[in-house]
Amino acid sequence: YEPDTGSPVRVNQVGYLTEGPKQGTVVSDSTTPLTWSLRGADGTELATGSTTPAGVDDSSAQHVHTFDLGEFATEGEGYTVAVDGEVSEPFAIGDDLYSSLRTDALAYFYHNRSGIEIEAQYVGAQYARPAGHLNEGANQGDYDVPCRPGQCDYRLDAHGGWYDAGDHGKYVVNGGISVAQLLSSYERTLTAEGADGDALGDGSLAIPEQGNGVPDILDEARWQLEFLLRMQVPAGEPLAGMAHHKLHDRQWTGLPLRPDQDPQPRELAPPSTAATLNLAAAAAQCARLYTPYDAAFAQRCATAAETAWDAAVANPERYASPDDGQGGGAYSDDDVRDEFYWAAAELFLTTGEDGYRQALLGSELHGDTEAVFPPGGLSWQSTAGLGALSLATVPSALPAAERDALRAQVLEAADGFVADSAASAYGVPFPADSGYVWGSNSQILNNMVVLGTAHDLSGDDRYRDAVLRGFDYLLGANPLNLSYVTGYGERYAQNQHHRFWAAQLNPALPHPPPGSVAGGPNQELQDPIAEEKLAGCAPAMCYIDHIESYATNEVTINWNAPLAWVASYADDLTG
Ligand code: 9MR
Repeated sequence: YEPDTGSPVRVNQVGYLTEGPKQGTVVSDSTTPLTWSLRGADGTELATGSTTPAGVDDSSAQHVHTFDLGEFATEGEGYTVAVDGEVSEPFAIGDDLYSSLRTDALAYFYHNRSGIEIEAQYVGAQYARPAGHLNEGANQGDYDVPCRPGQCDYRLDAHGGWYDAGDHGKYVVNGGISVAQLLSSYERTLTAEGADGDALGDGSLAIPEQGNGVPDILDEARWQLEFLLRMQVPAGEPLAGMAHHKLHDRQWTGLPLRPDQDPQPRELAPPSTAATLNLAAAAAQCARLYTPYDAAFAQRCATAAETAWDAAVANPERYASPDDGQGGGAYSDDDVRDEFYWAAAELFLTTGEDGYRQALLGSELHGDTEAVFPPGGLSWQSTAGLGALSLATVPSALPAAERDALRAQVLEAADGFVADSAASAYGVPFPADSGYVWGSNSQILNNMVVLGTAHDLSGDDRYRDAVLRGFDYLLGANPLNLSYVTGYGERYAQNQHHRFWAAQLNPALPHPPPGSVAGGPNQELQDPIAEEKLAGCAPAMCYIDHIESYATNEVTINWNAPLAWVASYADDLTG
């Protein structure tokens, strides 16, 4: 298998902000600089310059040069860059490059709602589908879900929420970080200068709750929050207040399969400390953000957050098993210091109670920048940074010196990502030696969230530029010359692993809708297609746009959530 990488001249195929960096990469063996030529849509040469030979790019093993279009900043479309007779994909220069991505990245969540019909009036006829997992028809449903045999004798109404990914599982750990990043995208509009609340407000998204007076991003997040609250062990039962780790099919199903046609029994996995703390963190954030819109709901969230925290403190070492991957993902994690940190942060911000601050100060992660913000990115396994970002940005009773120390930590982490971007021939704000893992694009996106927050806090344009360089990589300026976001750029991923968006298997079904980000290169080759087709690949080339390559090409809520955050951030840059 040889990937079709098209032109050796690599650009952000969507385009470059008028005020932002305008850099690209050329694959070439030449040891001396080459001439680049920027052309307008009609082919006229508008600017020229010399490339910089950059040797071998470690991530791709490609010999590359970089180029910088410099001060050129005339708005327009259909620009190309030519080097040595080779011409890039076309791109735009302008101020309005991220507004559709902001809403498309968020629309992903409505598309993947469980327990509600997805209506053509919001998504178009090809994406409409019946409600899934309602205890109707083929479905055994999510209204009345038992524990696994012998695990408990109650059943939970755990309907609703979002499907995790290409599968129909619903996982509290991953669901918690995803909804939190949507809530943080909203909360940023309350704290960051220049953040546009209206762009996430009522009427901003095509969802059924439009027009109810509540910001649409909060309506979307609530669909998931209500599900997370339902996953808590009821009062009076053993482990009351803990959250079940996950709910999914007893056996893996095949592709394609519409959610309403899933015939598998659904089961609750046992409670875990990690899930309980993710619930506590997300519900605490819920409690402070929904108060103006629905005080009773906010109070339900507050109660759930506090009871979950107490239950986790009483049961600090209930770990989900790494071997529990039958019918759904394991999401196992045996280090929950970061989940304790994140939950304490959100609970402190919401309640102001000093006990939560003491938990933060007493955490082994406190003050350790690399532990809070791992160079390889935040993830469902590494959540402390979510708490630190909130503490650094949300007004609170935190003593100024402690808040300033956290802000300094955000900037220190961001400085590392700026340096990573500068050291990478493709500008990726991601350390070369950290490895391209399952969901690498989300690791990069989460570094972009840290960079964007650093820019919000400091106004230092280096952080902004590194976010935009991350977008260059994700939107086509990369070793495969491929945009990882469906519908964005000339050449984009469109066969991501998904049971309904399965056009590659059945042309009557749709491709993923615009704004769906693929997991991205994964050098571990953890699915049969990757093993067969990608053996020997350089790390950033271990990717294939094939629907069965779930380890390189799936979509999930926790990857689209940071995409939505950074798209919103980037759209706000231009007012
Ligand atoms: O994103 C998860 C990744 O970090 C893990 O390495 C991988 C294997 O355990 O699982 C990924 O999550 C998948 C989950 O287990 C099931 N739904 C789809 C998720 C994305 O591929």
